[in-house]
Amino acid sequence: PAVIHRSDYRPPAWMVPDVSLDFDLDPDATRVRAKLDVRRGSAAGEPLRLDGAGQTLLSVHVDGVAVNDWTLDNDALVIPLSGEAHTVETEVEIAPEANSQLMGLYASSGILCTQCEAEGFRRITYFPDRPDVLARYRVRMTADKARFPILLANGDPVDGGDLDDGRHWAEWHDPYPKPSYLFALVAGDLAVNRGSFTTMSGREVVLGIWVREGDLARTDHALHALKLSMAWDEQVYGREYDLDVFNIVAVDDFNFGAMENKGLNIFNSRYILADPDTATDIDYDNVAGVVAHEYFHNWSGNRITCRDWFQLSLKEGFTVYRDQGFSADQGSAAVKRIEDVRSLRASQFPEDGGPLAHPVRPESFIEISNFYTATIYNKGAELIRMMATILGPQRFRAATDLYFERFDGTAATCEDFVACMEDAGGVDLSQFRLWYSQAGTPRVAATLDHQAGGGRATLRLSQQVPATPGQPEKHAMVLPLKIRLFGAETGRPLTDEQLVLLDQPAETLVFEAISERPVLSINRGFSAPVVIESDRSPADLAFLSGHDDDPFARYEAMQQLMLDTLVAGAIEGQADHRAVIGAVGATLSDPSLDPAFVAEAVLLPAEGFIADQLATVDPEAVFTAREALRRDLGAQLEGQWREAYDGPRAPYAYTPRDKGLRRLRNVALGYLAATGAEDAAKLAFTQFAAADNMTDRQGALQVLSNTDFDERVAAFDIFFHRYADNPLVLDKWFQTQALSSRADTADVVVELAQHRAFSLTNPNRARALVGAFGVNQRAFNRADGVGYRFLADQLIALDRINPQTSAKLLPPLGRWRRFDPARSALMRGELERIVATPGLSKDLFEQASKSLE
Ligand code: B3K
Ligand code: ZN
Repeated sequence: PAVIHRSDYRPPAWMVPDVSLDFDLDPDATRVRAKLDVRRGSAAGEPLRLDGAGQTLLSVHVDGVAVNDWTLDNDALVIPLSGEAHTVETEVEIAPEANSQLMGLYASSGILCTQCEAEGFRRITYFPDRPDVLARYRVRMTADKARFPILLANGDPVDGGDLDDGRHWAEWHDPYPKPSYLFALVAGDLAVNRGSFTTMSGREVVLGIWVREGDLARTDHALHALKLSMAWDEQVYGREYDLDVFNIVAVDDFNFGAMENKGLNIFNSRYILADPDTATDIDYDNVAGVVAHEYFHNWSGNRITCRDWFQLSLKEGFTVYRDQGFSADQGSAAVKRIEDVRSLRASQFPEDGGPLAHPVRPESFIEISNFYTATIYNKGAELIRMMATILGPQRFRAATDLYFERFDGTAATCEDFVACMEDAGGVDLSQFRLWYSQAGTPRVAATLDHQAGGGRATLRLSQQVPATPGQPEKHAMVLPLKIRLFGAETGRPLTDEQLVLLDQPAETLVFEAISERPVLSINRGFSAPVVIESDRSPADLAFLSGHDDDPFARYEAMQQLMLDTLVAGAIEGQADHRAVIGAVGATLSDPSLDPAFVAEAVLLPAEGFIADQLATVDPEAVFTAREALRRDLGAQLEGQWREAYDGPRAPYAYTPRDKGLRRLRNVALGYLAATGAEDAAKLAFTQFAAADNMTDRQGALQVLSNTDFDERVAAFDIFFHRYADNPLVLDKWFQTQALSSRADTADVVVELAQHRAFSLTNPNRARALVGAFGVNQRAFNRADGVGYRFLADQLIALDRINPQTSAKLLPPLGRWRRFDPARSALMRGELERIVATPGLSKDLFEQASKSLE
């Protein structure tokens, strides 16, 4: 398959200022008539080239006259045109019901909907399907009124009416020029939760969350989050909404989380529907976070879009940064930062260290869908955060104001964004730009020496950026590191916090008048997305975990202490647990701490993250070391876990305080169960049965899922029957089993794939079982290779249905270099089998072949 290079970018030969689309909607055969006003752009003499895929072409007219001098070149429609401006009309037929890849126009449980990013619009009609062609859209839809009473599209509704054959029509107009990937329409039998928002300039916007009638009661949280987001973007970024309506539609079958189509967001129902009985606190947080993210795209993505797909992080990194800020402002900013770093380490660090590593602004791709990655999104957000840190809040706001002003209505580049940071921030970011072009997670070594008598402390810092595919040599980057020294004896801060910009391979910093032995607090707030290697002793880390004034640094010290202990345990088969037990005990008994913070701080690092520290991963050794520490922590601190578990209880409410208490209780329950305490099974089952909310119910189920208790089987059974008609909750049923640490999980998962409720056609269900299993390090890497074979079988089957979702689930097989020769060979064998499969999509081919290199 063809490789697309960033360096090959050329401005469009033809622009399309206006387009009218006329849809005659039918699930089996939909007619699409498109009328494009085309204007010659950059290159003289070039024919008009319209992208297409999978449709049947019925007719082509130029300036009102039928023509047949067009050709098809690799699915693109090429029409020779002589003048500077023409009207081009095409008519095509498409089959939404048969569309299982969920790109273009498709059907999801009777609702017709679209997904066009990145290159789905070409599956609807012939068009220059690239983000730098901005058009004004008029959309007319005609459909059977009984089956599709609601007809929605981008922008504002302008007209509509009934026809005499049981059909009706509606017309929508979007006044803002937009790229084709932001096009959307929805037709279905939908109910609406209405709201309204008055913007900062006093305009009223009508809001609507559209779902199936039966789901209406679960939409209040999303609607509330939407209003909060609209207000937040005005207050924090000065961004006002620009249309008279804002609609969100939830559908069950969706490749991604949601889509920011102008004025008509389409969501995976798992990021809209929430009520206490079916959604956990994490689900509630995710709903609000994704609603905010898609809403924020209206400015960072829609008003200013991307020139080409290599610039994807321009909108995604910035918008993730914005939604992280929004979520931080809704509750504990410290806990939000901890959660974000945890997920960066779980998904982006491994990506950056593996065969699919790529820069935040990639140089090439085969299939752009494969680049909606943790690197583009989450590392991209970290880049924005570093620039915000370097500029400080006022100058950062001035820089984003400048960006929105300078590029409104255009398709911009990452370079454009950085130039605004420089111009408004008064800084030189030349070297900082390496963050966009160099892949790999930088490693920083830090050693602190102190002259006991003289009072001088010397901090030696050095950096190293590992080689990544295609990038053997790296330059030193700009690493903004927040640093502070604390006194080991008094616990007092010895310096102010300072921001060090490490931009050399090695640097030395000197601190004078340091009267007692200093302890180093570094990368506070996770100011740079790097790995810190320091020689701090277990005692110093335990000290920081109890005394640092930066909550993230406290968490981080505890994590490092745990990690050092677990790595020692995995390598040597045993480790000294005392420092961890002391530090966890102190954290649990510190009354000044927020329970939500405590719950995060006392959680052990994930198995995958422990494995990332080892030269060769031994999944059983990692699991055993972690279990040993868990058991020891459970037993040694049993009284404190019981106290946390028995802490204040109130009827369910979704508030930061109650969320934190629920989280801590569930963590405590996990530790109690790990000790094998006699009453643990009963405690968990009672919680499971009596819970008035899903957080507690699933929390107890999760604890039971890792045990041999008889209550485990009973709980899964009850859970299944109670929620048999709720697909989102059944996903949890599959996922919880796929994530179990039990020795038989791989066998259970293979069997679950045959369950009548399992299906690969629904991406959520596929991810719940196959996706979750792939990140279950112990089960997936079972020595006999049954996990590898299962994943490959599922990916090959899913590739025929939905290549995009299949390709997304491949990365666990790409970790083969990290394992022993026997596992490596088994994993490679499966990758080779995938690559050799006839008719493989380019999505899965790219991921599998790159993973073998
Ligand atoms: N922009 C969409 C991405 C959908 C792409 C699917 N291949 C969702 C988001 O980031 O907001
Ligand atoms: Zn996004």
